[in-house]
Amino acid sequence: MTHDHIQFNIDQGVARITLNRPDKLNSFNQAMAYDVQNALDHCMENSEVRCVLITGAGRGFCAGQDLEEAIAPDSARIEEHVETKYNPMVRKIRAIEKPVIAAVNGVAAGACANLAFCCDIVIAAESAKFIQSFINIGLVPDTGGTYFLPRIVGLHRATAMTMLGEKMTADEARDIGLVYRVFPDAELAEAATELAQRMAKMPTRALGLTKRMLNQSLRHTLDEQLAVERELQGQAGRTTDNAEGIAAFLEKRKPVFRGE
Ligand code: T3D
Repeated sequence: MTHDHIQFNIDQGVARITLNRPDKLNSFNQAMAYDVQNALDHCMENSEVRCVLITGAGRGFCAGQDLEEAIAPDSARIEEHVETKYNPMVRKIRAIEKPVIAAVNGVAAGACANLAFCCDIVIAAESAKFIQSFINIGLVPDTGGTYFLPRIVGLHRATAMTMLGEKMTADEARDIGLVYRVFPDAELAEAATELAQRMAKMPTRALGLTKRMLNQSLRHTLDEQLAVERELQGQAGRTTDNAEGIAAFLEKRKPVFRGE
């Protein structure tokens, strides 16, 4: 696969998507959005991929919508940008039944902050900053921000973040549950690779079913969710990896999960 605006490679079960317009802080133009969507499709369909890692090239993670493209005379209507660029990425990230990790190496602004927050696990460099910068240019949040933020941090914090458009540090983001772990800048890339490789060796079907359950829990009642747990535990219990996990425990050895 060739892409102009991302780097994409698969190694040891990890698909790495690197947003790659560093001179524009990896801001999203249409072509980069399509590159990411294609890469996510590939990750979804290819059983060799057992974990996805999204990060940015250069000093930033991603600065949101490319504002030069946004004001170009031939630019599409904003609704079309949102529907063709951002919404598909959010839907694909939530639909891939494999873990998707965001390794936020620098500033994550606007749509890109929310792209990170819709991933399964967010880790960040200690100098990374998160900004709901939409309001600073007279826009409203998109890319799932008004769905995920109140659910993750609560209504009032989500309101302050989206209405004030202030820079939030990685430590602050970790303290309110938006980021799982923060690493010294020089250690982020290695930590991200280690985490992704570890997850790529885990029971992929069970990870995928866990993600499906968590997705559903966001809109279910307790009784509905208990029914989902019964059903999907049944599916997990019939995987080869479950048999391997139990056998390895009883034989006092490390399990070798094949994602099946
Ligand atoms: O129209 C639609 O499609 C609607 C959808 C909207 C979704 C959104 O994401 S709206 C939010 C868009 N993003 C922003 O408003 C953020 C704009 N950028 C910034 O506020 C700052 O750049 C940052 C706070 C992110 C980082 O600041 P700093 O000081 O570290 O970097 P910088 O010097 O501002 O930027 C470095 C370069 O990247 C610079 O180019 P230059 O001068 O070196 O040639 C800057 O213009 C460029 N850049 C940064 N962000 C964008 C950008 N170029 C285009 N679009 C950007 N979003």
